[in-house]
Amino acid sequence: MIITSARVIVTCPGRNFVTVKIETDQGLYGVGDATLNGRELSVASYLNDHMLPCLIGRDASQIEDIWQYFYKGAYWRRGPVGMTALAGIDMALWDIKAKAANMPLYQLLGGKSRNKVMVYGHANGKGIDETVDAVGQYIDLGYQAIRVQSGVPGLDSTYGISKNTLFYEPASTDLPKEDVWSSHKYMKFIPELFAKIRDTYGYDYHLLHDAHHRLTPIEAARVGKDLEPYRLFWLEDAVTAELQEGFRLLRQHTTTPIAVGEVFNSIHDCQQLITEQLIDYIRTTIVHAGGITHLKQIAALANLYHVKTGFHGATDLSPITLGCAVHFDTWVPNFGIQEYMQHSDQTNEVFPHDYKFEAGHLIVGEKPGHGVDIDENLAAKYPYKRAYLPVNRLEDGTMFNW
Ligand code: GCO
Ligand code: MG
Repeated sequence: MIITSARVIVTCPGRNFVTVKIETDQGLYGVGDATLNGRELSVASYLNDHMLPCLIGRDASQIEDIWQYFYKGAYWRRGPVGMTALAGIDMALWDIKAKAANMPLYQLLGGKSRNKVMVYGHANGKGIDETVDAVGQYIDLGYQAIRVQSGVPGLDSTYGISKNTLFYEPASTDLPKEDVWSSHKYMKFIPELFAKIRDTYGYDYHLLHDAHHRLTPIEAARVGKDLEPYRLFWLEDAVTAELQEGFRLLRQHTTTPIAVGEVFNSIHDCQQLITEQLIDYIRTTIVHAGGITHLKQIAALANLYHVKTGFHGATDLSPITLGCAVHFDTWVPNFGIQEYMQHSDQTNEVFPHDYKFEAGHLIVGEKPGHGVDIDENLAAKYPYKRAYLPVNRLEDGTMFNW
């Protein structure tokens, strides 16, 4: 099955997405997501200028060899741009292989380990009352697991807060927005927030929280400890992930489960975290870490150490990534949870898919392949628009982590 064409499609149905489409001499094609929020065109160029010319004429069924060819062959390994580009190709090739086998992707991975995939959505509000209401909205929608983020009293803007809680979008157009941060104000407020939520809704729902790389290890340890009475499902990105050994200190101080990994792009970024059992959930995701081929390795390593998956699934990951994730989650033995923020109707029209949401879970589709396509005519109507993730400063103006 020879690759005859490989193209990049950049479209902005409400937000930017980069898609790889690979066609074969047997009439089968596959699509993969290669979206890197705020840096989309660098991946498009990496693919167009450096990778796709090497794909033409290769056998589409040799996924592993093609993966190794690009990973080892680049000499400059890893990194978010290269690994996202490789993920786009990898997803498209798995799509083709599953279509050729006339099977849904989860069958090729090893078949169903479960009938449905538990997901969590983002409830957020400007302050405590709005956030408590937003949690109620998610409960009404049937979610059993809810990530809770709130504006912090005394800070003008905080990450993770959107105008419409059901359609979270962190990027802004033109130039980056600037947020303000104070770990002191945040750490004082956050236990109060979770106390109110448990008080209002009880302990039947899973609650999650994302500290978004903003704490030092000892601050994270304090937050983990303070939140223990509220039984979080996880505390995410408590510490910047470059410092893998920073999680040791955090771990020694709290039984709050720890998740990390959405910004990782290879197994080497989480090897120590997993093998030293410093985390409970690995969030590394298909689109930013080299595709299904590489995620299988990460999940297998994690499984040895009782670390479960909890893939990133914000709206800047296209429905193609979500589709692949639902197949992966349906199969992977050490599944934990899947993040799921609903895409807008505009995005869903460009990327028709067969996964569906039902009572707090995503249900995998049965179509051959990963079950997500791109409507190229519609995609062409939405040209790329420059957009950035925000940046973040401390109150005195010091540049900080976003
Ligand atoms: C999450 C994330 C997102 C990211 C965003 C970056 O847990 O869903 O932290 O909010 O910041 O996906 O592009
Ligand atoms: Mg996060």
